[in-house]
Amino acid sequence: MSRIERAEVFVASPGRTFVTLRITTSDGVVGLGDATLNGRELAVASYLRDHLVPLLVGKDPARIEDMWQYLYKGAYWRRGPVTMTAIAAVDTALWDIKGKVAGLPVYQLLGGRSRDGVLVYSHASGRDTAELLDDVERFLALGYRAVRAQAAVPEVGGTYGIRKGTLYEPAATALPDEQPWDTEAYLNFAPTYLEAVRERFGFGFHLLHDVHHRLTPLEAARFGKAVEPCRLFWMEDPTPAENQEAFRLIRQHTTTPIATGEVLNSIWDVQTLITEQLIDYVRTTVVHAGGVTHLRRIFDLAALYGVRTGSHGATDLSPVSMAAAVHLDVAVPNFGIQEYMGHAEETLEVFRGGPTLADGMLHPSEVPGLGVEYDEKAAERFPYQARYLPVARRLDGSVHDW
Ligand code: GCO
Ligand code: MG
Repeated sequence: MSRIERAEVFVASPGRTFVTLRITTSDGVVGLGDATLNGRELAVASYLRDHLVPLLVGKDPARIEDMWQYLYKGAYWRRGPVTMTAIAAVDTALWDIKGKVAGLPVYQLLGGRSRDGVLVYSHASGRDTAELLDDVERFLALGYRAVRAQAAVPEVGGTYGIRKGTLYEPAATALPDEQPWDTEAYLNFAPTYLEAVRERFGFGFHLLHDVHHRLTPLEAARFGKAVEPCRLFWMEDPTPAENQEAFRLIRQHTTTPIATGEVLNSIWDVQTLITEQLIDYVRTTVVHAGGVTHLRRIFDLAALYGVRTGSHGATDLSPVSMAAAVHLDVAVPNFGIQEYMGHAEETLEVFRGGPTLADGMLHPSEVPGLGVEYDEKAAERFPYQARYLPVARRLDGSVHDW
């Protein structure tokens, strides 16, 4: 019988930091898992190296479900981003191995295709409305059918989601950047640029917006109502995601669809949101919510309640995660949309292969497993660099949700 012979953890910063787990079996089959937790990367690397790798060696790589239960229940300490990201990396690597052993792409192991391609959205942004409109135009010209729109609040200076270079990268400084926040200014301004986008480009594409946890339930209800004429595909993370009950109030006041879950890690974190149908899209991901095994469980619960998927896909999700996401997206019946920000050139020098983009849709790779390879030699050219996500402060100097 095949055994897990080796499990190695790589930490490198090709364009940004990624933590990657590589499992090798006694038959020489290699599987990859993403273990990146933006701004807290080394905690997961240590969890894997110091606590999970010693448990993996000698185990049967074919028993994916059993491994998941063993690592989850065996920890005693439940949930949380560090634990669930570490478990996700092991789980994803084992799915990669299973696909390679079977000679099939992972989506075939998940029941095969439910659709021909995976609808994605990308990120348009601007320092003001004019710049945002140009950026939306650029994405539409590239063939995207869904675009997220964010513009900086003028009097306040910064806000979440404004790109500086070619890719949006919030974790850009050696210590956390402190950014100003003013809720009233945002509430006054954001609906105006979303309206401007619809006015200029019409309704023939999906328009999305990320509030990024900044509002109270009542403020979010007000915002959702204000943007109803824009017919958003969704407003994302209207309030801090950990209070599931908060979404009841938002839901009662607006028909703007709601998405949340990118910072949540388990089926229990989204249980109320899904079973009370408080959201339309669940944004949990392979990497932060326990791997393919656990994310599929979340998606199945969501399907029972008419909630669709809309997984997180920012640049801090490595190409391994994105590949796994697209295999799931193409297979599950209740897929909604997939975020896709793309990756820096340096990232793609280290991670080779993966899904391909055509006409605003992603298509999974057809090679056995996940279809991504990790070039260890190339990664050595990009040593680890510590980078933090920003912190938001209100105008009175107190800390706000970023
Ligand atoms: C998104 C997210 C990201 C996160 C980032 C944090 O919707 O894509 O909100 O931009 O802020 O992934 O690591
Ligand atoms: Mg988001």
